[in-house]
Amino acid sequence: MFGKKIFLGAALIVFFLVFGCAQPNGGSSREVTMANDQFFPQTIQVNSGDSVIWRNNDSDTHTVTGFGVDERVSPGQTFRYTFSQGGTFEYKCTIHQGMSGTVIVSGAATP
Ligand SMILES: [Cu+2]
Repeated sequence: MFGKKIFLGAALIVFFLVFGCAQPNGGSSREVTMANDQFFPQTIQVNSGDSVIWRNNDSDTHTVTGFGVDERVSPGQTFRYTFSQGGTFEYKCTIHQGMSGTVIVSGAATP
């Protein structure tokens, strides 16, 4: 009984450490993986102020091209972008035909 309470307390502390301190800017971040010449998930939903991190797990270079950026991401590299405005943002890889994705950002711009 007593041990269970300590466990719950510890779990709460871990929860606040992870979700309270990990994001000093207020926004959280979501990851999009590049593998097998595809973005996964192909459509990702975030809130304004959040960041999306593209991680290239493939053996060849991909690009994140759209919403005003054109970024080459080499194998093993990442590209991080913070979406400050709401909207639907489509992007593609200019190297591989048919490799495309969408970021849906909800909410207004954050200061
Ligand atoms: Cu590609």
